[in-house]
Amino acid sequence: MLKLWGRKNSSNVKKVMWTCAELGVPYERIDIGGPFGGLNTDEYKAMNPMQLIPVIDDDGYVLWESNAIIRYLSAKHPHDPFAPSDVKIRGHADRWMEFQSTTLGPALGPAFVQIVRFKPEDRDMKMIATNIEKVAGLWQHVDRQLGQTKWLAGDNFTMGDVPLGILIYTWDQLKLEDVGLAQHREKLPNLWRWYEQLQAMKNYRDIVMIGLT
Ligand SMILES: N[C@@H](CCC(=O)N[C@@H](CS)C(=O)NCC(=O)O)C(=O)O
Repeated sequence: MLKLWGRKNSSNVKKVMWTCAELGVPYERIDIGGPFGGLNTDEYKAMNPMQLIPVIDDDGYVLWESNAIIRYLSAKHPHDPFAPSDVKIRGHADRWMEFQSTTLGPALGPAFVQIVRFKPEDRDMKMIATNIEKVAGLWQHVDRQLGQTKWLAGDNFTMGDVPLGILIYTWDQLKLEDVGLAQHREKLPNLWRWYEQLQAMKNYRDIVMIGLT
């Protein structure tokens, strides 16, 4: 059976759990990272030298980087429309996955960590304000897409909705009011309609909507 290393409240581990649920792939998950620790053992470093979660082991095939894992599982267990067989639709799905990992995720990540895990006196408020403002602007691009299509890659829910689908929950739940930045969480109409579509999905409620760390 597929093995997945990572605590279940990590956004990147949620990506893999959600993908497995959509594709009907059974897995065994091992708690590691965060309060569980365990990322700096030689055994773990041999699997993932970055010492991060998630990692999968599929019958001896080891893979890290969450979006690569989504793509691997989607290719191994073809399931249209989640893993689109049409290359143009797949390209659109890939584009929004890249946008999460290269653009919106790196802007949200450092601010998220400080708002959720740092004491107020230890926070770098300038960085937080700059990054939150940037993220708010990036969501407008997503909103524009969703003004044209029901889901990010077109008419159907696909793997392209997974990475940003997790971050919209983070964005909704993040206590921006605690850092005086709540005005940046504008409930963009298309974006929030998409978020409601996601919340109507059982896998989303069970796997993604379980709180932030
Ligand atoms: N680009 C990597 C990022 C992985 C990453 O940053 N994982 C975080 C959790 S979301 C982590 O391992 N943090 C250390 C920890 O949880 O102890 C991916 O997408 O898999």
